[in-house]
Amino acid sequence: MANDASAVFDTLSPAVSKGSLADPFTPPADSSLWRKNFLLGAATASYQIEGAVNEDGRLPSIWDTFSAIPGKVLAGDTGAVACDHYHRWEADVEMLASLGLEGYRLSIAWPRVMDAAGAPNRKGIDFYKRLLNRLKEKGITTFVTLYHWDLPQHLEDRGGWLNRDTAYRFADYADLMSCELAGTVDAWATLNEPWCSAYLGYGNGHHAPGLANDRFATQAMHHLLLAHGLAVPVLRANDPASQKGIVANIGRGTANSDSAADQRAAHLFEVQHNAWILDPLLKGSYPQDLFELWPGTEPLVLDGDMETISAPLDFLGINYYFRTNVASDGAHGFRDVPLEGVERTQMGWEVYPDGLRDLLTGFKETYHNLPPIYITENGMASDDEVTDGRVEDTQRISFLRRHLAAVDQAIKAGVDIRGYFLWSLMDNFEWAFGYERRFGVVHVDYSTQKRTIKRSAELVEKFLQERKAKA
Ligand code: IFM
Repeated sequence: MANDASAVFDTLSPAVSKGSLADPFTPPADSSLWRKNFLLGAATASYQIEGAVNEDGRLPSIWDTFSAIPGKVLAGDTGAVACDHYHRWEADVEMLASLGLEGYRLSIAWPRVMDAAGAPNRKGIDFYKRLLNRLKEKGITTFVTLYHWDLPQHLEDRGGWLNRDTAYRFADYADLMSCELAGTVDAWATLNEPWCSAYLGYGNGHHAPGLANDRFATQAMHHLLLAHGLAVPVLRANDPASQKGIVANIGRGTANSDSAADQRAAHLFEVQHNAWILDPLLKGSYPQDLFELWPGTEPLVLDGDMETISAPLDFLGINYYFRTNVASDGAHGFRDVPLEGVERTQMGWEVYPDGLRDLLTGFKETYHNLPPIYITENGMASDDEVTDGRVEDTQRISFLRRHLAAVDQAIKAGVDIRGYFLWSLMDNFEWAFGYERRFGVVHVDYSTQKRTIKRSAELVEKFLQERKAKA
């Protein structure tokens, strides 16, 4: 199927800004999104929104340490204050509910809820109890991620994800959280995007803790996946009614030419981005092609680890943002060949909705035990400004509409997709890019903490109201 992304955006943008199109977002009548049990929500993560890094006994995380190092984060930004959500959570929940969003995906800050000896930190735990109870009172479906990258610094000081023991400490943390929060969580995700934790954190140093070694990356990945596998039975025992899963970011790689070498490069790109995580989870083994790309980097795997990692899941969370066009690097790997004249976001990422559909339908072919899927993140950054109290985020409206159409196409091709979370509820700390990149459907003025609902959020709300009225 052809990618008509830029053409559609060009057609829509002038009309949207003049307000002359009735509704540039609402899906067509035959879209699966009209099914009332297709969950539509928004997502955030603890370090990106909470702030309050020194309050109520929270310990330092690897991101506090990393962002304090000059040059690691754009403009020297840190998550010290972020969206001040730790203090403004009640208003934020009101805002979420007022938008009619049916689901909220949040993460727990591990260093907020446990001390260095593994004992509970009551004040931190109570914060999440209050938050989750309020969400449930509002009738919002809760997806809770245990690890969205804010590893306690004291664990990093003992080797972090390079130390097998961290996986066992994670299982202890999952045990504590699921005992404390059972009944308020509809779905637990163990990890968010282990690719980013392992590769960006230990393989190329772009993220905390900032190490750069391929062998570190594969070992960190193994311990992350082991942590996931150890946590799942603990979550099942403590909170049987909830769903258990994991969230993976996936990347589309396309070949720059028809040559066998470039086709192979695109395959290796997807092995490195997708199969590296999905094969161990769904097939119980690492893809051997990964070690063609990175010779000699096989992780140390102990007996029984792969069985632990590949235990059945209730759902798989998928985060999708863009595609990468690649060519052979002339040796074992691939190199990026950015395409000219394609639509891009503030991140420089290509807008390529077809990639989401193609990956999802491909996974259905590859993995016969593919669990039900939630799109746990999708969205884009744009340089949004408030003008006369309004934010007209035209490109985002078009982006979301086209990606939701891709989800609908995948559903119609037989993929079991049960919901979609916008990334993100509000602008926030975008890791190494600090506060410059705005992913929210709600604008945040960081000097006043004022929230302004963007046009995209208004249109999502309108759609949800219409869908409710029809039900
Ligand atoms: O902001 C991040 C999020 O924390 C993880 N997934 C990708 C988003 C955009 O980069």
